Amino acid sequence: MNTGSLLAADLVIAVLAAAGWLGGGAASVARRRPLALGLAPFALLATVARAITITALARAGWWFAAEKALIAAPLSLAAVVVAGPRLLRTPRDIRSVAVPLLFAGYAGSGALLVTVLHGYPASAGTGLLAVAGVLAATAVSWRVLGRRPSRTVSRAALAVAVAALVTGTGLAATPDAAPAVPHDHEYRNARTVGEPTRRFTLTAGTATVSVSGRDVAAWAFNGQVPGPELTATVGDVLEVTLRNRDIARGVTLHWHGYDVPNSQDGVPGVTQAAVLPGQEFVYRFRADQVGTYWYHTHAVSDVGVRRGLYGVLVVRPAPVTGVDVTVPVHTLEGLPLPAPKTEPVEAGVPVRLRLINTDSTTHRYALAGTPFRVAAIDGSDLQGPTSLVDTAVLVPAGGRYDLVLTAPATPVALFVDGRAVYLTGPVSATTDAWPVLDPLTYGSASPVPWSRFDKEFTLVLDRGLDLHGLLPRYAHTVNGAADPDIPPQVVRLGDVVKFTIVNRSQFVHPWHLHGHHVLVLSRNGKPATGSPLWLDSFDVRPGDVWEVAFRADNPGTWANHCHNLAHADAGMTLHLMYS
Ligand SMILES: [Cu+2]
Repeated sequence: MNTGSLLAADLVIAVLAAAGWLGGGAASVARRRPLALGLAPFALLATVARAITITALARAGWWFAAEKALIAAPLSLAAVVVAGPRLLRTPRDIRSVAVPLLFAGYAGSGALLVTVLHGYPASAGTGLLAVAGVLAATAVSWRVLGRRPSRTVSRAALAVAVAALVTGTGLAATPDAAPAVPHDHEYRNARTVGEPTRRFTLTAGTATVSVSGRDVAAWAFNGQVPGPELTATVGDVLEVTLRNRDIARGVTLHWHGYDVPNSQDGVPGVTQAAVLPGQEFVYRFRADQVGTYWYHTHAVSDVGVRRGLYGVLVVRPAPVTGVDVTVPVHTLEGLPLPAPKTEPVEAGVPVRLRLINTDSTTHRYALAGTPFRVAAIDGSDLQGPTSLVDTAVLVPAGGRYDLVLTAPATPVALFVDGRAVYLTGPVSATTDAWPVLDPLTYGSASPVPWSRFDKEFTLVLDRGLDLHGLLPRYAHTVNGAADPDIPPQVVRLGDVVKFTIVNRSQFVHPWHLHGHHVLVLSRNGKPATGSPLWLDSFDVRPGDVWEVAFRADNPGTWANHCHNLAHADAGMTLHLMYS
């Protein structure tokens, strides 16, 4: 069982245990003897079973188990000690065990709430708050059931409640005070990069586009979704004028995966102000990285990208030989956009398919009818890619895979999540059962260029209650905090920086650092053994631990966030800053 399934199993067992104790307590209050005597042992069993799941999670990594071992386990132990022996004596009056059973139920629920609402990291304040809540609920039940709680219990509850208040709730605390990301700095113009050799104008506006015969209200660049494909040859200087016709919430252009100077990165409030209706902004940068990229608005990005404010950016090393097509995949209002029209391809011609996932969730691609190689991922060429056949690839949100092949005489078809999107003829293939390529073991290795790291950061991804805003929200969190309260990561120019990214949640988090490509060191304790993987978007699945590193060589303030843009909007965004 992997750590993700273990996290899920532990959660289910915790819910069953809490529900069992509470149900048993309620049944005994109602003098439903058989029900109470059925539920309570079940809850006892579930509580004991958690000892196994918590131990296994702690072995997978302390991040997964901290609050469970420090808060849930002692509470569960107290529940077992209080309720267990009383049940074994099978009381004549079932109502006499109501309070111990309810206490066990409150203990289980309190521990569960700590995991679900607070998560990582565990704090003394959170633990005390949970204990105070459990004792208070028990005392109230005791009174309601007609008996007076003993003085010891009342005093203990009072003492714990005071301690909890003094140490702070923990729910609202962040590990360190977060110095705010500077929002007041000058938005510098593009550094001098020379005279533009390629000029484009993108005008953002509301538009109605037709998808599979249905009219969809979209936000579009130049009236089309995706926006115009921007192409360049390496060495070109790109100048892109962004105009906003009528997108009231503003737009920007972020060059996803393109490590432009910070002032051109297009993050509103960080590198520039959002471009409002009637305004424009000119981006200029040198195209010195070849590969497959894309651009999208970063203003209200969850809504903006979903509604269509994105397009493809391809930088080629030289004029194209053979067939070179981009296959951006996007879902608009629940409808998959049709793929570009396919021209017939002569046998023997080299073909490059540039797969681009512009959605917020992973897509599964399967190329049928031909062997192929994965030539590049996220714009970086792979080293020694071997030929693959009947193998699927998973492209994370924001990610790109370049597949290359020599056109066979027989038809070829590309399937996305089982749907054919690019085909040169009818291909009947069931691709669902194909194995999935693991890029960490694909291609030939090179030694990691660094043996030590100047800065190391751990990002623990989770969910939790965020009480910092006007309204409480159930945020996607990093190290227990949500944007804008996550402390920035401060590095110096030239530092070799290591990130350990841990996913404690039940969601896939496609991680995306702006302005840098990171080299994958390991996943779940296993070092990467394939081609060096320089990524800008990678799926951190539930229970995953990724170690990645990069050299801090692009000064500025950079967004570092989940590219499931709904998650990014709901708190999962922080910043990398140069001191
Ligand atoms: Cu996410």
